Amino acid sequence: MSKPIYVLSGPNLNLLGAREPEIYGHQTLEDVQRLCEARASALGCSIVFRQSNHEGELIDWIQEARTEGSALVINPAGYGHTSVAILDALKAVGVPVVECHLSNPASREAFRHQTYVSLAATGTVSGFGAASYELAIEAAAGLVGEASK
Ligand code: CA2
Repeated sequence: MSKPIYVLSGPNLNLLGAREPEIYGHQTLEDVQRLCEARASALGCSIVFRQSNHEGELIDWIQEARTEGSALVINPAGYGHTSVAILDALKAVGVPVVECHLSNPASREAFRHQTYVSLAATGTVSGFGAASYELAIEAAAGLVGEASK
């Protein structure tokens, strides 16, 4: 059995579905998790799905993915725009990293146009709501398949 793809979500994403549905959609994080599990299972892989409001906890999980995961999908939320510490952890993770966002940060305020995470990610999926997570898992599974050839 191959190692799971870690799917990590950053701060405030636990509020998904409860506020700002015009930006982030009506689905809750539990709905997103169910979609991710279904997509992973269709691709023949498994996921570890976690959310935290705490930078250090996200970093602990990124470090865990180094030994326990096959790839990492991360929606860093606000930390993507601020956290050099998360970038440093991602640079050391040693497995493929795919960044994802529900909204399209490039079409929003200027401070959202860049993320530190992008510097460590193979690619980014943005703007498709919950489907961004599913597409990111698909991309990550593809990168794992490529690496094992
Ligand atoms: O579009 C995304 O997924 C973001 O990562 C979401 C972050 C934002 O800072 C990024 O620029 C783009 C914000 C997450 C906040 O999530 C909420 C969800 C529901 C209600 C309030 C906040």
